[in-house]
Amino acid sequence: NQHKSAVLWFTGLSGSGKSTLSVALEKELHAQGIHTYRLDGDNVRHGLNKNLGFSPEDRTENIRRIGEVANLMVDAGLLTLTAFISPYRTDRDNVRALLDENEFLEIYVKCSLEACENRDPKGLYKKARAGEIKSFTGIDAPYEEPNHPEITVDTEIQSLEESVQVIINYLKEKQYI
Ligand code: GGZ
Repeated sequence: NQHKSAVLWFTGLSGSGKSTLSVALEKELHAQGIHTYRLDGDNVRHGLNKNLGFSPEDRTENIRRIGEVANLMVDAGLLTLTAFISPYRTDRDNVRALLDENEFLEIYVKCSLEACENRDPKGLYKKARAGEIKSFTGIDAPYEEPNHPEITVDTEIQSLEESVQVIINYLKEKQYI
């Protein structure tokens, strides 16, 4: 199946639904015969970036490397999905600048801190509140919302299926797929 190569860059708080959404979207894209690759903490922070932590400098370097890898994957013709908090606007804009116009689609996975904290799927917010994890995004480290994301999905309001459909519709409308 034909598609334009691009990066679908998911950004949002821990627990907002970036990974879940990117997995579900990828499944739908595969069903349509589209060749994708997904980068997330599991295959990047444990390998390529295993020497990086969560200081501002390390997060910036994390995102820089992911941006470079995503750029290579786009060159290889893949529709590339990335799911990282990527809390700094400047870091995301630098990745955008690396790619050609229309090759970077910023997808803001919007969800209030309160809702993410209530979900707390890994108990990390609880640990951060207890001071057991320092510099946790949303608690004692910043998250800078995108100013002009190509797509926003609100995971407090929309179901997973609806959010996937919003992205699929965008990709069809703009003739990526
Ligand atoms: C934020 C942290 C932290 C701190 C560990 N702050 O919900 P998760 O567990 O699975 O997703 C979070 C993940 C964030 O890694 P990223 O590479 O996406 O972050 S960034 O883009 O900011 O570089 C969380 C876990 O790692 N985690 N410590 N202090 N999230």
